[in-house]
Amino acid sequence: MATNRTFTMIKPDAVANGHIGAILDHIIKGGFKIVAMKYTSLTPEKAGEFYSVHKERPFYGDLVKFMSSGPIVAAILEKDNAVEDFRKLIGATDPSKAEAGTIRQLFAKSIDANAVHGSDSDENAQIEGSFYFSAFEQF
Ligand code: RTP
Ligand code: MG
Repeated sequence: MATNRTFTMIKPDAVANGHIGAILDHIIKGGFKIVAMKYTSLTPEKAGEFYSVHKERPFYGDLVKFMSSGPIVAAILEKDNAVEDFRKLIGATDPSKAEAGTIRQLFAKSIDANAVHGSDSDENAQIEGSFYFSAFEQF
């Protein structure tokens, strides 16, 4: 995967609250092209693996439980400066601190259920995209 790509998940809270369409609209209007996408879910084992960088953090158990609590949408997105620009589009981890108009400010209710994931580096975007999609599933 090229470095002009990032990886996102629409998290279980946003899917359950009916925000898939609005969030995808926001992403596309933000200038991102969807190059891979699937509606799926994570087992606790898979969620633990995905967020294994946070294994030692106090919120890890709750995060794994939440991320495996219901369906998600996983996608690879393309844009110049994708990782940084997507983090700007989603806003701060804690939605109460997210800038007006960002996806988390608009659609998230708490730091634990914060609507979307965005990769934090080009290297992680590559790893996370490959976690869900083979090369043949990326356009
Ligand atoms: P994400 O990986 O999901 O895009 O979120 P992020 O980069 O903004 O935040 P990160 O530090 O990677 O944390 C992953 C998720 O763990 C939960 N968290 N809770 N209670 C806390 O202090 C705390 N810190 C992080 C959040 O749900 C965050 O999205
Ligand atoms: Mg993160």
